[in-house]
Amino acid sequence: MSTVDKLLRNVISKDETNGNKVTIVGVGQVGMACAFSILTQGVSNDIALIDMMEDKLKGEMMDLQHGSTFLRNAKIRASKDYSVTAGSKLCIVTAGVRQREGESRLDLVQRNTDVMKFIIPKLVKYSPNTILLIVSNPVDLLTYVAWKLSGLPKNRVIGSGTNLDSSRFRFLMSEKLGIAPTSCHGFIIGEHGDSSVPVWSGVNIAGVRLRDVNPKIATEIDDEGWAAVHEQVVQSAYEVIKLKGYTSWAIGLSIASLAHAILTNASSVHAVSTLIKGEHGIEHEVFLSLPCVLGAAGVTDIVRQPLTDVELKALNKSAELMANVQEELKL
Ligand code: 6V0
Repeated sequence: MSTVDKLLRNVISKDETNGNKVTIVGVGQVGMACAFSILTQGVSNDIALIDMMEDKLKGEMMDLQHGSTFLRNAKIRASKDYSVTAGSKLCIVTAGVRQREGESRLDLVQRNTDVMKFIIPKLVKYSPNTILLIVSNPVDLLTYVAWKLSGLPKNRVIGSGTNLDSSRFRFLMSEKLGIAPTSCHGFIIGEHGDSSVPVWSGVNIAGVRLRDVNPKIATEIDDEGWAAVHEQVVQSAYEVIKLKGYTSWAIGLSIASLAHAILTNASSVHAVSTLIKGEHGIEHEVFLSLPCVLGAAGVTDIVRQPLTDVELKALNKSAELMANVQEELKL
């Protein structure tokens, strides 16, 4: 009789899942920051990690497992084999290749599309009821690619989109106003990155719109330089990458907040990338960020946000841009 058998009389076999299983594909800087935020905040205590680099994957898994006594009954698994992901409620994709010197944006999109072709069908095979949350860049295009490859309904394929941009925006606003970021309300919509659209018309503190207090805010005649807050948001990823080589903590925290909304069926509102055909006059089948209600079914609603002509024009320009790139993609 083994020690275990001497110690325990087995009554029934154990259930292997905790009911809140999350898979993270890609154990690079971003994937591990997501895993760390999700585990330490108790968003999920059942994590499966996937990567192609076996040593790194095993090392990251062991390092997290060794911290198990400081977590809440965490189950941390890792493998190259996708069977480890079976039954995930949420699959977060952070895998991707980085831009090569001299490589065009379109070439990068195609290379990361090829990465998605490898990953997405396997995730869906083992977790047919999952929600896909795409983080890899260019995130809006790759979310479209993941939606096409997965065959899942549009509500279940989400891109992290401008959730992070909006957080950066609120932080920078808080610095300018001397008010906590959680009390500074504002959304950045559209494309994650260069062509993102700040919705200045809705920026408010306690329901008081800054545009009502100061109609010049972020316009061409603004002498307080508010438009620079959005410029800083756009530049901040480049700046952090220049300083430390990559961005990780803020995206990890922002993904944990999206995972929390989904796993707890919160119906909370977040700026995420979703299929926006039919919204704001956009006819293209493209994914861009709008404020969305997130719950166990993924995106359950899109907030009908009033936009100014300037904001509408900027959003439509991003949609046009996305549609043009998508036409060239080989799926
Ligand atoms: P990284 O540190 O190079 O990690 C990428 C990981 O993906 C590596 O461990 C690779 O081995 C792995 N990988 C590559 N191909 C595959 C594959 N086919 N299957 C499994 N694993 C694979 O990159 P980092 O973690 O810094 O960034 C990951 C992605 O997130 C990049 O595309 C970033 O541009 C993107 N980000 C997106 C953000 C957003 O707001 N949406 C923010 C920050 C970064």
